[in-house]
Amino acid sequence: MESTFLMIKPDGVQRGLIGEIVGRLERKGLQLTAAKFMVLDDKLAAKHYEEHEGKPFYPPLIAFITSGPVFAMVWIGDRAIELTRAMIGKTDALAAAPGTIRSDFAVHTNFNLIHGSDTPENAAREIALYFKPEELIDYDRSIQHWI
Ligand code: RTP
Ligand code: MG
Repeated sequence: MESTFLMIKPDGVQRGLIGEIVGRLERKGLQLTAAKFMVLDDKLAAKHYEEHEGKPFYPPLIAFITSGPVFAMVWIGDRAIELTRAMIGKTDALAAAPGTIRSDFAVHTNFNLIHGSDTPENAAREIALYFKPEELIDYDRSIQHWI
């Protein structure tokens, strides 16, 4: 089992897509471990996107991600990082494969609805950035025996 950090961005919240996105993750067979509805401050946003500091799209990215509430989550599942990245689709909605979240609901690279960790190292780093260890809930679901 692998854990990953996913976050519905301010555009996803504003467009009323929390339920649609969470529903897709649940139906796929992933299990929710933690969730938090929150507004990122500049400090947390800078830590989250530190790998992109200095790039031309960094200032608007920070402005966007702090512009309204986000829905931060941890999900577990077999190969959860790769699996959720595949479900999310490529960064540019135009390049994202049909059936992915970004292809189905997004238009622009800058408003692409959801963030997903891209490596186990980043997943661990991002989970620790947003959640205390005691906020990660370990519980049994029958799904664990069937998927
Ligand atoms: P994310 O981190 O948000 O899940 O997105 P990602 O892995 O698909 O893309 P990443 O390369 O990490 O970029 C982070 C966010 O920055 C914006 N971006 N704009 N060339 C550009 O204009 C450009 N490249 C990236 C996107 O909003 C992307 O989600
Ligand atoms: Mg990324």
